[in-house]
Amino acid sequence: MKIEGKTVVITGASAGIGRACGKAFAAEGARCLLLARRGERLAELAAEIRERHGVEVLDTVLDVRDRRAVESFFGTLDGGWAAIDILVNNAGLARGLAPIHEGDPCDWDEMIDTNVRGLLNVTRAVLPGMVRRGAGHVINIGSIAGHEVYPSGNVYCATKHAVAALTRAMGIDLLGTGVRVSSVDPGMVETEFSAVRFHGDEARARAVYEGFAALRPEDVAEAVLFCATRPPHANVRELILMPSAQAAAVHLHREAR
Ligand code: NDP
Ligand code: 8X3
Repeated sequence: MKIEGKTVVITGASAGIGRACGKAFAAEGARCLLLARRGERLAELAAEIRERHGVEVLDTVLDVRDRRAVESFFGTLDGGWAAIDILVNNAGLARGLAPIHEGDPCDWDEMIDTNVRGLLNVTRAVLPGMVRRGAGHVINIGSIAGHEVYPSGNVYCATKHAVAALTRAMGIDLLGTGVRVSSVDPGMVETEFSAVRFHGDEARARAVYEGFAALRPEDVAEAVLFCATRPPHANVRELILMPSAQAAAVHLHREAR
């Protein structure tokens, strides 16, 4: 399917995978609606995309956890932007890496509110229009953490298992509506993910990727684009994309330096 002229919503577009998705879809001629909390970052990306690809871009500050704000934003989108063809549910984060009995419940709330409730807030706001039009595609960014659990990953893994369950459940509920549902589930990708997980401890974040050839955000964006460009009769339900140097969540090959 051609992407040119399609309207694509990307949550969490201010960094990492979401930012790379914005660039990848714009390069194919999509009109991009970029959402995240950091407005300056979004504005910079929007300007870059407009200049490089000449496509329409709308960048708006939106916290996916804020259900009222999400409903109001999608409820008042004007004609040109209201018919959304593709939703990339990418906004998400990990907070902390601690055994369950030592975990910080505030970190847990933030992960559950963003990765599960946030994804649901946006999906619930966008799907009725897709179903009414009989066409659309929701692409959830899951994770290898939605297929396995790893030590101290407890709540993050639980949120990504929830995303996997929701992808499958949405696929069933939307059967016959013309709306497709996919998930792209990466292994480790070098982004701001670890810096966020470790509350800004950059040294600890850098160590995660040391000597290890992690995926780049662009690799994941290509996989998302692959899902979005299948012909209408074909759907990628789950696409697991791993670094060649990662066999499973905690089975990594690191080169000595
Ligand atoms: P980054 O931290 O680089 O980017 C996360 C993005 O999510 C940012 O744009 C951030 O923007 C946005 N975001 C976070 N919270 C909210 C919120 N409440 N409302 C709106 N936007 C929000 O991480 P990644 O690019 O790596 O992560 C993207 C997705 O990929 C996540 O769902 C993550 O779980 C998943 N993933 C990541 C992997 C990795 O190894 N990096 C592997 C597998 C999956 P802002 O702060 O401006 O709001
Ligand atoms: C992010 C990858 O392995 O840290 O989803 O869970 S991992």
